[in-house]
Amino acid sequence: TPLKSEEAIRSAVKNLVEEVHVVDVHTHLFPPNHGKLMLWGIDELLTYHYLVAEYFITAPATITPEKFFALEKQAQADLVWDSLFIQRSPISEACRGVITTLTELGLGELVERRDLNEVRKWFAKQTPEGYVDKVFELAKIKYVLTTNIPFEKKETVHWYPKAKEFDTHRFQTGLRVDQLLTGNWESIKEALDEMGIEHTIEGVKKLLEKWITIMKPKYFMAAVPPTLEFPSDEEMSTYAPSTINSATLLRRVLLPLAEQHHLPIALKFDSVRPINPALREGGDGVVTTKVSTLQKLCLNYPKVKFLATFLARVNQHELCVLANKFGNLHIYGCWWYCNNPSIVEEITRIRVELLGTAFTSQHSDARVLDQLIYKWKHSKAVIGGVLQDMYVKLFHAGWSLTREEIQRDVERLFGGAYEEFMEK
Ligand code: REL
Ligand code: ZN
Repeated sequence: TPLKSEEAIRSAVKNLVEEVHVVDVHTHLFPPNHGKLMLWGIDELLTYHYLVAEYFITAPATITPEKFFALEKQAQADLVWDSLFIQRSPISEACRGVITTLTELGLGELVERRDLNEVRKWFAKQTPEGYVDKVFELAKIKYVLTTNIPFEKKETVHWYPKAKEFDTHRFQTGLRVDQLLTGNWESIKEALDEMGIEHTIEGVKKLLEKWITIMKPKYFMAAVPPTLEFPSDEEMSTYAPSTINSATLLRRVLLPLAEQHHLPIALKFDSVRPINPALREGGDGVVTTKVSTLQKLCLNYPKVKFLATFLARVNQHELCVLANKFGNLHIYGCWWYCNNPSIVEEITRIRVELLGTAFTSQHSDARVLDQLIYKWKHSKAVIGGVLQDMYVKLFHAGWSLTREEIQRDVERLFGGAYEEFMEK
């Protein structure tokens, strides 16, 4: 039965978005059996690189990044807490996220008392396994995609020579290959040596094929360095066969492998790393690169599927137009510095207006398990609001809507469209 009024539509959309279980198409999470790589709990939340960067804007000159990072995690967290939550109100998006998370976990009273030590005691009573269940349930997660880097020893020990079981029901893998696009030959060489593979272009292919067999990834993923230009055929033909750089690794390794193994490539554009190295993970910046790099990829490689997200706000409109032209391109999420309510709202409006439901409205990029709770709650509030407006406009245009129809669309925007794209 069609919904009869604007109010009925608004309340149905609000409720359906709140209740939908999401596919989180990009995170940096690990399952419990990956030991220390799984980050969770209050001290990890407080030392998230977004908060550390924010902390340093307020920190006294005596606390340099070197000194800060030399401290124990808990001591780092104490500094962040005192500066960003006690000395001033935690109104930034990253700070508010900590509060939303704790409140949703039922720790509102401890937050009210600003009692960090009691919060720590609560976390100390959780087990990693039990906590994964709790967070997935609270955040309403179907499954997440993880970031798995075959060039990072601390990660690969969990896979090779003997792979640990991966809870693929809730954690699916993504093979992260930034080293190819940055042409980081040093670290590629190390990975080749580890497996006793020769140092050639063919060798890099073999290496990645091994990792495909081991990790069973759903896609390749890489951040695109701002300097990477799509190489022309002419440029490619002038490279000596032995030349190994990002252009050859892209055109002779990554793209052919993606095609052969039917693995989409998820790309992230517009980050520049680092602009302030002292801040470590928090030191990366944003830069506006050319959307046409992606257009050339989509056009020249029609058999390869691309997932893409851009960090620069100004590129969002151009990206939508591109996605409207290429069936082998799927847009996902509002990345990092775009994952702020004001920008999520703007981006979501443009996307719905140009693409309907053929995109993935958000990914969390969570590094700390608990962040799933706030990242999804905050995003859903904004995206849900935008959708309410869209459906009301459609209703006033003369289109009747049922709850089931809205539910179908909402499911697409929070994971279904991604799954349809992956199955294409
Ligand atoms: O996957 C990436 O390249 C980025 O999302 C991360 O490197 C970044 O640090 C992340 O935590 C941002 O949200
Ligand atoms: Zn990420």
